[in-house]
Amino acid sequence: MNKFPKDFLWGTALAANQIEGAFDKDGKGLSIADIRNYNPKIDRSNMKDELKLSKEKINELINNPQDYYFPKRHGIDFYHTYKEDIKLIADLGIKVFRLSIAWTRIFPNGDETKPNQAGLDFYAKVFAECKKYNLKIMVTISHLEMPLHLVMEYGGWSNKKVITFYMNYAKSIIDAFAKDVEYWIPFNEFNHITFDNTGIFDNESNLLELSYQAFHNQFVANALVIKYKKEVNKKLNLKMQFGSMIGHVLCYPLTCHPNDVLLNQQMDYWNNDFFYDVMAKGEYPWFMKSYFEKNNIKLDITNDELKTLKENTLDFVSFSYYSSGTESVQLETQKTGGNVFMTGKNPYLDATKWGWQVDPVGLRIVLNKLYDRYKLPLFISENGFSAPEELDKNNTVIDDYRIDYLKAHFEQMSLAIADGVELFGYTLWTPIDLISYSSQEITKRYGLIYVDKDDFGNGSGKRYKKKSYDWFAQVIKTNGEKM
Ligand code: BGP
Repeated sequence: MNKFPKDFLWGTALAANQIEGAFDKDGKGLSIADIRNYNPKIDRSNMKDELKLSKEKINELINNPQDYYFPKRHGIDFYHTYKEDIKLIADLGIKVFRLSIAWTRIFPNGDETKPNQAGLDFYAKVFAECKKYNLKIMVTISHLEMPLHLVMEYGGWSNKKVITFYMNYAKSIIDAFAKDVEYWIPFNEFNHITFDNTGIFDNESNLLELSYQAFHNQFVANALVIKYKKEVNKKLNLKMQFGSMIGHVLCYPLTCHPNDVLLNQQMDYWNNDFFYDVMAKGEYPWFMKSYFEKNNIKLDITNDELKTLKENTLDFVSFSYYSSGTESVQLETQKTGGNVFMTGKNPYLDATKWGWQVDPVGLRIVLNKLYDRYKLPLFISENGFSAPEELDKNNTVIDDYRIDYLKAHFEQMSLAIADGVELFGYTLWTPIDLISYSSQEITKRYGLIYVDKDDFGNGSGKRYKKKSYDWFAQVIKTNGEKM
């Protein structure tokens, strides 16, 4: 019998850059998502390389837009259909609605001093729509969509000036929406060393050092925005809560050889624990010292910044979980998919069409580990199943595979809660088909709602409920008892 707390926050998650479109409307500037072009011949077995970008490549993309198709410039046109879409999503009976605010709607170039009022007005209308359905709102402040200008002119997050630019943006939206938004995620999937997270060109000679400087600067920004939250909560007598998010990389040692187990322990430190520790405990963990030395990484960290980190830690820990992998010192282990990391195959697990290995028990392993390490409330901010799909003759999709995936993961969540883990919510990725972050496809469909569009944006754009829509609505209605 599945048991969830009576006030468990069942919800769904979206991201501005993957749904809104209207990439240049009402003053919005170009974000890094707007220069991600769709490549029909994508090599899914090597997404890390597919996502690499250089300054030269970006200039070529910007200067020759006629030669490329940029799916995230159009999304699923949520910018114009948000009222209908929010009603469709709210009709699931969800309690919490996670979405992101596009940084470049509020600060088009990122280095302005005053916000773009038309951008604030748009999100005021979106939140007013959510309030009609009594939805709690969770906002991701930066979700893989930083202003392109901050990359091209300042070198992205390795430049400490971007901390100030981020704070100008974050303070503007907190000042505007503190009374509407109860939960905030300052950064999405903080831990991925990708251009989309750091804004650093992949052909930089000291890429690793610049990436960790970027992570440090984002840690400082995360702590400063939490500091600001405390001031605003006190001033306005509010209870906003902040929980940055990690794209959890769960891997198992491929064999019981001690070297495989040691490698797995170290990768867990470096891929996961490092990022959670700095934000939840407020300090750099001991195991990073040798990592930085071994990789010749010297960071610009001040004592003031370390003090800020220590005094401003997370209210809750949130993470995304989709799949798991394996690691082995025998480098020839077969590789399989992940949206930004490649990993080893697990002979006991099946995989999606994109090679993501389906591992519901892994979710319980992660929940137990995180609760044990931080003793903070936990929130699953992304989890879902993607598949190429078409409408059947009844204008729906019989997505039993998605129902099976979700049911198995919900059962593990219930077991973790029975173990004693404090899990207070879950936002499914994603209620409605949208543009894949890593492959730029809509073909990689996650939604409970089908959108009639193809990978080049052709189609009516009409929305159709899949079988999983009513199934999830029932899960929410019975608080997990009926699956
Ligand atoms: C995470 C992002 C989401 C979403 C998800 C699915 O990294 O936070 O925005 O995209 O991955 O990945 P993808 O879209 O690459 O299939």
